[in-house]
Parts: sequence; structure tokens; C-alpha cells
Amino acid sequence: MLGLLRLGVYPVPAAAQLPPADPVPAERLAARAWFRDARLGLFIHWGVYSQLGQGEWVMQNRGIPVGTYEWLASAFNPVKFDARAWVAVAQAAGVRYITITARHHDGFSMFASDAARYDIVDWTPFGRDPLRELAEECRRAGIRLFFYYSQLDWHHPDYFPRGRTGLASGRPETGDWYRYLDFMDAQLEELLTRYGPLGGIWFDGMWDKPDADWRLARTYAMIHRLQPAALIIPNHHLAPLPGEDVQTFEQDLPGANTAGFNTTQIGTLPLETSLTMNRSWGFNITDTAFKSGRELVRYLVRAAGADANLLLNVGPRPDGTIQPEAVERLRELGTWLATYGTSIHGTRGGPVPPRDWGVTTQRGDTVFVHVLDWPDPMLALPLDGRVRSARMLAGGTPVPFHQTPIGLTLTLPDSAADDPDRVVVLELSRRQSR
Ligand code: H79
Repeated sequence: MLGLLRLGVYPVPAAAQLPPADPVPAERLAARAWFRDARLGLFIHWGVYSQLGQGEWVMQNRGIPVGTYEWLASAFNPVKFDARAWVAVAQAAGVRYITITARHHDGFSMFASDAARYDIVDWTPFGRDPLRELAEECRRAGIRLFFYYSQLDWHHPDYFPRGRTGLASGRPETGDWYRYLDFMDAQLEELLTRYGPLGGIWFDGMWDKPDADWRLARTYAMIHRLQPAALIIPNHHLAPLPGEDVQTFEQDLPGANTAGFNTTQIGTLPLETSLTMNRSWGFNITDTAFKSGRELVRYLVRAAGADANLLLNVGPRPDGTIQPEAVERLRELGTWLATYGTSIHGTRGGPVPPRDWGVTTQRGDTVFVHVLDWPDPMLALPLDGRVRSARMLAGGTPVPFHQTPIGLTLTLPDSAADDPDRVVVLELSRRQSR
């Protein structure tokens, strides 16, 4: 609604500003294919806000003026930050990539920036660049690193005219929008030239000014010129725009919109779903509503069945440590993946569409049937293709099956009540096309 009111100011809808994107070069197609196979990433929300333990929106939610927040930033000193420890936790969880907040809506840069003084090296007693340390450890571990970058800024004076948020930050009612875009491009250039090969950039916050001229075509082209294999992942809650590489959904599986702001339009790009482990992205000291390890496994399975990656969030504490509740759940995921990872990593969703009882994933002639909610021994699937064998993934017990022209019936073994997922492996006959 606010967007409509602003139509007079920004007459051109965002999509119409973009010329058709250039053809996608081979290295980026390969990066997209890699991303599709990854299936699990770790999202990290960490910044000045972590100190207040009320999530990453605390500046907005509590109406903290810029000057007061600048003081808070000057106290940030995460002395226990240990990039190697974080990457060890990520690796044990079975994640293939990490996406970390380089800059959130508070406008504070968590990296050494020459385009701003409001950054962790120039502004805090900590004086280190955690993104550099993380980039080194990720490279060592073979985990790809993505930078979250907020287009929305509650601090920068040139983020003007203001959008839907950041109105109580006490900034003067002036500013040069294009100078702000130049600043963003300068920071993105730093991120893309100083940290080695990146997985890509994860954008957020464009929804604050949906009708503004974001100069996306220019920024996207710059990113792809600096790193042709870097993926652009925009969390703008719209259908994909030209130049973008991944369609990401926030707190919802693709096509669902329980969050209220997601599009239900699914395009043809690789898919991703971001999810909080409790109810907060940034550290929230009283939010104990953690999903169980079992729930997280089942969400990962549902995401894979919908052909999407799960980007699972943690909000480290202001001292640089990750809460034990989060570490424990990540370890549980990793333990589950040690046995069941073959049915997740490197698979595609399908061939049977997601159902209430569960989902399927596939790789080549192998189909994994993930039975999540089904009380009966007999399960019928609308699956074509001749099945050569069926067995439980864990333990290898053969699963009796019966095929007719309209599908396949499995006779499932009894389940242990607390199994998060019962996985049946079907080997299909190679000669059948699916
Ligand atoms: O970084 C995390 C959040 O801080 C950020 N995205 C995740 C990954 C985020 N911010 N807000 N949201 C997610 C929810 C979006 C709310 C919106 Fe609205 C509803 C955007 C537009 C409509 C409320 C009303 C905020 C702006 C106007």
C-alpha cells in the first residue's frame, strides 16, 4: 500500500527497468549446478545488534537513533570469535556453503571497508576483519562463502527518500540516492575483489523501497564482471528478475506463503529456502523456541523434495560464540546426514511431487522415497519407470513392492516411532525414461 502511494515518486516498476540479461556464461551455469546439488547451507546473522540480544531489527523496533547506535557499534568486541570453530561446526553439520551478514539493515559493515568508516575495523576495538578470517577457513574446508548484503540502510544519510522503515533514526530529511547506490557498488566491489572467489551475494531489503530505481542491471553486471561464477541471490520476495541466479524464499518452502510476504510464483532458477532455528535471525537472548533436531531434519527433507536448498540460520552471540542449543542441533543434522546424506546432497526433487505423506528425491536411476507421515504399511506412489529393487537406505532391508501400470505400492517395515524420516531406495531400470 505504501508502495502505491509512492508511485508518483518512483513511476517505473522495478522489473521494467531491466533490459534482458546477457546469456549466462559456462562458469556461472556450473556454479548454479553446484548450488543445486549443495542442498544445505548455514546462514549467519551477526553484527552490532547481537549485543542487545533482541534480534537484528532492534534499531528499528526500539527506535534507536543513529548516534546512539553508533555508540553501540563502538563497543562491539567479539573477543571469542574463532572462524575455525564456526567452520568446524558448519562442516560437522554437513553444510556446503555459508552465507553471512556482511552488512545488515543497520548499515554497519562487518568487514574492512574503504567506502565507509562505519565498519568493524575502523569503528570498534576489535579491529579485525571477521569476513577475511572466515573466508580463509571456508577455503581451507571446501565450503563456499556467500555475503549477505542489505540494500536497505537505516544509517546512511543518502538512503533517501526513505522507504517503509528507518524513519525514526533521526537522519536529516535530505540525501542523494545515486550517491548511496555508488557507495553500495563500491562496497560490493570490495567484497568481490578482496575475499577470493565467492559463492555469491545474497541481497535483502529491496522491499523497503520496491518502486525505487535500484540500478539493478548495473550492479548485477558489475558483480558478474568481477566474478563471473558468483551467484546473485535476491531476497526481494518477487519472481526472479533478469541477471539473478537463484530464487530464494524466506521462512517458507517454494510456493508456500505462510510468512505473508513470499511470492508463490516459482521460476526455473535453482531454489533456496531460508529458515530460522528459533524465531529470530540475529541473536535473541530470550528466544528459546528452537526447532528440534528432528524437525530440522524433516524441514531439510521437505526442502530437498521441493528441489530447494535449506539455508538454516544461526545468530551467534556478541562474544563471537554460537549458542550450545544451535551447535547441538547442527550436530544432530550432521549425524543424520552421515547416514542419509546420499538421499539429499546431489539430488533433485521428485519424480513424485511433494505430498502430505512425504517427498521423493532422485539421482540418475535412483529414487529416494522419504516417508515422513504415513501410519500404514502400504504406500502407493504414482511412479512410472520399472523398479528393479527397493530397500531401506539404513540397514538395507529389502522392501516388498508391487507395480501396476498406474504406479507402485511399497510394503514398509515398522517404523521406530522417533525416526524423523524413513527412506526407501528404489533402483529403476535404466532403459526406462523418466
Ligand atoms: O535478514 C533477515 C531479516 O532481518 C530480513 N530478512 C531475513 C533473512 C527481514 N526483514 N524483514 N523481513 C525479513 C520480513 C519482511 C517484512 C516485510 Fe515489510 C513485509 C517487508 C515488506 C512487507 C514490514 C512491512 C517491513 C517492511 C514493511
